[in-house]
Amino acid sequence: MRTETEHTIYLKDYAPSPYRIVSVDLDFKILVENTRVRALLTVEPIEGTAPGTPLVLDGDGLVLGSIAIDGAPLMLSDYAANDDGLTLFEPPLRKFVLETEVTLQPENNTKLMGLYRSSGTWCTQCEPEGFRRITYYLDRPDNLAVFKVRMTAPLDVAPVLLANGNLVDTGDAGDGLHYAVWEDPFPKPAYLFALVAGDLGSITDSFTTGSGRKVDLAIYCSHGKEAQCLWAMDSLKRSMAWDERRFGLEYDLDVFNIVAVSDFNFGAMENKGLNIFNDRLVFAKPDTATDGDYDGIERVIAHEYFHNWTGNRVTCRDWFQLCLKEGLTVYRDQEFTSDERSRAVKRISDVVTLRRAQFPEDGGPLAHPPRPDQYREINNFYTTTVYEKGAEIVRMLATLLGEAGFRKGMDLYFERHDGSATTIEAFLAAFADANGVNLDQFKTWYLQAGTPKLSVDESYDAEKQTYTLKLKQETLPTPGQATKQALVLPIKFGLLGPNGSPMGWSGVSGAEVRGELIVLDGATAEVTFTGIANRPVASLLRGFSAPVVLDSQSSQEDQLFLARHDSDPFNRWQALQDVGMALAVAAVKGTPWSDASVTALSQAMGDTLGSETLDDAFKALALNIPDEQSIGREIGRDIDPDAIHLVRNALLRAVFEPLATQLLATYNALASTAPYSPDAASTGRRALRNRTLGLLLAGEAAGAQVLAAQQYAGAGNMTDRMAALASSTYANTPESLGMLADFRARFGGDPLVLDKWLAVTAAAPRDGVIDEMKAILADPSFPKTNPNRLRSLVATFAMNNITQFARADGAGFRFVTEFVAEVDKINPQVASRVLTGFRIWPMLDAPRREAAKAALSGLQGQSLSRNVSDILTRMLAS
Ligand code: B3K
Ligand code: ZN
Repeated sequence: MRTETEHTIYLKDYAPSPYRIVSVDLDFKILVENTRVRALLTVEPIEGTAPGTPLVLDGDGLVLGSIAIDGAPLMLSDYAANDDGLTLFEPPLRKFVLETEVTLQPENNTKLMGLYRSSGTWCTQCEPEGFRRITYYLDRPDNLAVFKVRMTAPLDVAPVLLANGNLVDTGDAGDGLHYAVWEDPFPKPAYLFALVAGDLGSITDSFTTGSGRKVDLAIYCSHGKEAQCLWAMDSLKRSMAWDERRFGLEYDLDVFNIVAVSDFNFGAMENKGLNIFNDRLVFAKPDTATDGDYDGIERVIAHEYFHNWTGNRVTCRDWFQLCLKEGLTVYRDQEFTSDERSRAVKRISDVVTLRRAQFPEDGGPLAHPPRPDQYREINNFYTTTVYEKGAEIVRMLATLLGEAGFRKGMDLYFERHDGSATTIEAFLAAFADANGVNLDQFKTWYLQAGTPKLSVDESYDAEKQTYTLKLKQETLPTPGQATKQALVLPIKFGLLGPNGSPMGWSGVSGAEVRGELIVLDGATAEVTFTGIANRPVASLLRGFSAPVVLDSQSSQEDQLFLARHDSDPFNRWQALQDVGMALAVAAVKGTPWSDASVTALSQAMGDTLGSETLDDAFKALALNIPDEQSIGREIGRDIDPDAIHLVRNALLRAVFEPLATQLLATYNALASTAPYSPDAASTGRRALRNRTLGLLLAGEAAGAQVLAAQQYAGAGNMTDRMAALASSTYANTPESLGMLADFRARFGGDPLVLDKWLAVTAAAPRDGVIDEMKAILADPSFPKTNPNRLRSLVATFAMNNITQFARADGAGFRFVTEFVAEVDKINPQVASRVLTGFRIWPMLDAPRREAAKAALSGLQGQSLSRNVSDILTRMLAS
């Protein structure tokens, strides 16, 4: 194992490079056997660089072929090249051109960083540190340079040659080769470099910007998949229009290309003018993609497009600032989806994701601030904290400043920083200056790890006609951060009168209250409302206005009142979840629910289902009991996942069994023979119908199992087919095994649909699933170099199948650590991501903790990548 300090990079050590690279001329000769890269880097010292200061370029596994400065070859004593880079001991103290040549083996690059080959197509991934696997370079985001790229490749295997920017030349290069030259006029950091060479099909379209620039759009894919790219293209055009409308941001090049590849370490990459996508986030057709897939494609196409301004035009000074571009861009894509679809439904889904993924990260051994101040492996910081909590911070800023104030801040941010690499401090300064406010304390959100708990006590004084809320915030220690500061919490709220309508007040005192927003910036505060004639019911944290755990102690009666009357849809949903959560947690702890309390919840669920004003998508989200992981988190320690699983299923039965007739009627009423369409209303209808099917199964309603099997067999689209398959498998119905076998036989030839089968299998909460997964992995035809296949199976298991992963006998833990050790040798990023599934281990009961620790310790002695060893060290430090 590496020691704690080895390789640790600290934010406080940031210093600009003494040299900068201002322009880059790359020449790629791509052949089937290997690829030769010749780089001409125009380098200059920055002001103040002392004579004799070495130039240190990054390199990763490169073998230097030749090296020259201004055309003159260097002597061996002038430089040193090793596995980590290239040092020129005494470069000229003026502008000069450094020329290097290296030869790469993309075919053998299974890490999928740098230049690699995916199903025959050459492609690149450079963020964060992949460019150094292509050529020696200042591979840091604060070096912005203009790039010119010449590519030569065999015409037969690579008729399509793409790079960033605009195509300026093409032609025949003899010997069956051809070439293309691309120029990107926008200076950019190396992590945004991209090239693609391959035999690809495409669809094309165009978009005319507000100022009249006609942009040629194309999506490239393997031949035969063209028709499956239409939804992605539609999403792209809507994203371009939205960014103009909402933020006044236009696209800036004449072409925008997207390429779909099958082997990709994450979702997609925002390379300037040449986005590269994991094909699962491009391809969609109704019989193989679900509504969730359509939604994901729309969201990620938008996200990568929005990076053109938030990430590319304004980029990060260093990788500690990652959430500068990621948190902000996630916020932007969330807003896009909210505007295109339903704001309430989007908010609820995002909060579900935040709680399911980010809260456990923030409350476990891998907790870190949205802007970390140290790292050993930056690839391990592309986390839900940086992305999703980062987006929550931007959302709070928008809540505090209002939409117009937020927009003023964004405009000033672009005005000040366009074309440069910057920091969180500069981002906040733009909002502070544009609005004349101080954001010093607000900044703590970026620096502090952990989910704050917000406790609220209420009291009503009938005599004085006052209503008081006592607020308290607390954040528990996290690894490396023993003490915590008070944060600025924007708490949206409303008071409801006895008939459910909004209640006003004549005065308010005690804390900063602006209209229906309380701003809590101390550890505690008391807010007193005067002129309150009846005890109100408070709706707190409307729209989940701050990423906290709210502990309001409110009664079931008040919660169900909110579920019926709150004008805030998020809190109506939340209230129903809170009631289910309270019953489940009490039961796990040994206090069974009363018939009256379950009946009350059941009735509220029935009323929600029957409502004529709520939309289907909302109802589908509301008709649920919090998932097992959430119940576990609420309990917090000594968790027994089997007990939670049993209680949750019993509660689902108790609440939904009495609604069987109504659920079945809804199920039948929502049937449709209309052709599939991914619009919000149709998606919502399918979501609710499939939800009712799931609840009929969970409630063990007569005939439900057969109904699910019928839906599976007769489904007209993948959404309905998958829903029937997943809920039958989860419920372990007698029909489910036959359905799984049929699904594999029917769709096993389509890798992206096979992923769905792998994921449903891996999530099955039944004994034997580990052996099934072992058999799948042992099949020689299973592609262990493809991240999508591996993640669908093993990451799904570690993240979503808590009863089998956290088995008391340790078999689940051992399965995962053995997998990690094996795959680490092929692709360390996939391995380390899967290992993060262990982050729940400190919350488990003693036998499970022991078993987890034993499995993790077993990994320790082995030779591991930096990616895996970093996660493992942090995991075991707790
Ligand atoms: N910026 C890329 C993520 C790169 C991940 C590197 N480990 C995609 C995105 O967030 O848009
Ligand atoms: Zn991003």
